Amino acid sequence: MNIKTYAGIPAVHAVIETSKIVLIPVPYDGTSTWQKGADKGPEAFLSASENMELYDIETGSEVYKQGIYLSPPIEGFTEPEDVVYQVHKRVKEYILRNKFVTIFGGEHSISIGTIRAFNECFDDLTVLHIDAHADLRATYEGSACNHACALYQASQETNLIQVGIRSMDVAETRVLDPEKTWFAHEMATDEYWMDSVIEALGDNVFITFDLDALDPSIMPSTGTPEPGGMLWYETLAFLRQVFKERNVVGFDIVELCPRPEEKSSDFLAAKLYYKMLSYKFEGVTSEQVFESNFNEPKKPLAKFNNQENDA
Ligand SMILES: [Mn+2]
Repeated sequence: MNIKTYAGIPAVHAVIETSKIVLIPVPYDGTSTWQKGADKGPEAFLSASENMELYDIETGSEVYKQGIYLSPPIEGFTEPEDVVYQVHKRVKEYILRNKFVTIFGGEHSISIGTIRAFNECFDDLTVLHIDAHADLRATYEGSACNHACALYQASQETNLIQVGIRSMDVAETRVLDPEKTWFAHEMATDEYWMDSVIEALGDNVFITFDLDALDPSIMPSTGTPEPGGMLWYETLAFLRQVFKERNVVGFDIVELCPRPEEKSSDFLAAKLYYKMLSYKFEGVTSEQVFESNFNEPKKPLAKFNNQENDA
């Protein structure tokens, strides 16, 4: 990828030492089952970001002045297990440097690595999963690191809250917790869904945002567009409230599957990312010191030990 700084921001706002925010691109698409191309997501997202206004009207802020360091991409791996391992390692490194860590995929399997890292560094983690799909299979096509399994581990190890769900396999009903799931068809008629989701969130929240949660009318360029998704302003209103009422410790955005003839999805992804940063740092001056409140890493959970030897 031939990109210098995120969104073309001045280099002074993009150095690792002073940046509060880190962005890790993960151009990976090894396990997706239908339309391929999520590996092209980060480049399309970064290119759209360069053409975006950097003043956010709603918050009256220019969040890039908090400093956004664009990490080298995690690329060159074919096996999902290797990608998950690399993502986990890199994300954790930056968390331990007191950065607000964000990740842009790539397909959803990469989130297995991001969630592991956050879960090891923050107490009582809630994973807020915004997606059309439940992604709760324990294994799929012979791998536990398939995109269809992206949230299985989170369902076992964290407070997993799922929002926007409208497609799943019957086997996933045995894993899914109906008390912690907001289905799209219910959200369509429940004017209080945002409040009830936020009540279910713990203090420390990691957001994993699969772009297919959004309606295909505004986000057609994704691997599996499902009808009946969330719209732009309700999504923003919800996110802003989450950032305001909880300590969001990081987020990832996945499954942009760009098409050359359709740029509006790339641009939406760019705006969504910038909006989430703007909400995170709303009311915070660039001089203020950032404290993510991470813990010294807990011992890796037993089931993660297999790949921890060279960490
Ligand atoms: Mn999905």
